[in-house]
Amino acid sequence: MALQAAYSLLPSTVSIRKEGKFSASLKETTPTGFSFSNHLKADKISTLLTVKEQRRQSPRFSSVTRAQTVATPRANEASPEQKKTQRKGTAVITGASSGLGLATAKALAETGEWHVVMACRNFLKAEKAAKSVGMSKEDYTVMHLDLASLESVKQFVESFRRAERPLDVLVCNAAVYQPTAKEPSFTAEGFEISVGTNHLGHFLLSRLLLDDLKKSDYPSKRMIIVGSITGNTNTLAGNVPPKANLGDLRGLASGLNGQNSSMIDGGEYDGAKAYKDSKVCNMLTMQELHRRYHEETGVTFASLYPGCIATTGLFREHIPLFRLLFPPFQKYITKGYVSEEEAGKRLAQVVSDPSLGKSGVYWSWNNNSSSFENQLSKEASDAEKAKKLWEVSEKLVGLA
Ligand code: NDP
Ligand code: PMR
Repeated sequence: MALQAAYSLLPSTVSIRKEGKFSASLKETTPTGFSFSNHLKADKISTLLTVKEQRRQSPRFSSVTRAQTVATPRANEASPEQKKTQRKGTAVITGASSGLGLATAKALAETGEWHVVMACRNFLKAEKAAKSVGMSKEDYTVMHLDLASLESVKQFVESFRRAERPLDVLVCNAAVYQPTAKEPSFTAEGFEISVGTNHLGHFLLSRLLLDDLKKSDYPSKRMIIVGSITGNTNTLAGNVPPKANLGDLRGLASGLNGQNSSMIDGGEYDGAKAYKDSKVCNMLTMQELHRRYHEETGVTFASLYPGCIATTGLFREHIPLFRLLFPPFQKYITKGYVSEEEAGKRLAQVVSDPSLGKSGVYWSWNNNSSSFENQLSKEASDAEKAKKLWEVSEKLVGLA
């Protein structure tokens, strides 16, 4: 079984025995405050997941959820705030040529209230993707952006400015995941490709486009960086090895170019860990942006875990058996699965829903698709680390 490859990698904190028996001991607090400090044993993963049910019923969780359930219209329902707006909003979405980015572009375009700039590395693929989901020409523009090249990021910003469109929302969504790579590959400037693309490319893009967002007169200006549960070690999914860990950032500080190390923590290359580390960077960056700029600019900064969209191109480099088994595993065992369409509606809510306008939040959804403010892991909410990451990243992308 492909997933058994993952089972064999499990550390002492999370172990799954071959007959399907499962035991786990998570020392940190779950996203909603339930403590896993006791050693938990269950016959199946689903039994452990009943813990999730208990915490859903905890007073704190349900009050947040209920508030959101009442106050959260779907992305395609025009809010009073939107009705007042004279013009369409413009949302730039990176990696809108497939998966979550495409589904979000479609959900926003369908409202008739948004023009989506699809910022993609493959122009033709993006055009075809937009057509394939029925987006009309007047609702989107494809613009070239290769996040694995800082030069391309700068060119994108220049072209975007030349086009003289306002920027109302930026969605940093694109990502690469290389779980089976034995050796690292590198971006144009020589950074390990997962962190280089998912974090550094987006770091430069968001810093440059912040000025454009500031100028927007749209009622709610937002910058969203897509995060993930797998970067959060306060969850079961985040405890599947290899776990995210940025350490003291020594590998990043030394250039992430493979000469000293291609991993942020300075350790041995591991493609799956590099992806999870990059997601921690995404979530830390969102919070640092919030701390530095929310008050001054009025921009809402947010991150999210949209659910496990097990069918997307993200897993294209995984072994075929994994790709076959992963969707049913997530659908029937973890129950964490969401369709691309549902995930797209969730991200579209973070783009445009007035009730999701709070800044500095990491959004998640429960099984009824109600949004709630989730808690990040200790590392993914470490303000000191966020500051250090910011400073090191600034140097690497040439902003300092
Ligand atoms: P996809 O592979 O379907 O989408 C990723 C997108 O990123 C593609 O459009 C891809 O372009 C683009 N991309 C990759 N590299 C670059 C680059 N160098 N420059 C510009 N664009 C690039 O995956 P998902 O839709 O699943 O992933 C979207 C986001 O959702 C990611 O941030 C991921 O971390 C996050 N996420 C996904 C989860 C899941 O279960 N799938 C769960 C949690 C978070 P191209 O089409 O040309 O390949
Ligand atoms: Mg994981 C509640 C349990 C849960 C959830 C929500 C996810 C989401 N996963 C869960 C549990 C488990 N996963 C368990 C118990 C295992 C061991 C069998 C497991 C394994 C696993 C693997 C091998 N899961 C994975 C992988 C991947 O390669 C994916 C990954 O880590 O990509 C970085 C993945 C994922 N699991 C998820 C989600 C959302 C992913 C995609 C990760 C992401 O986009 O961040």
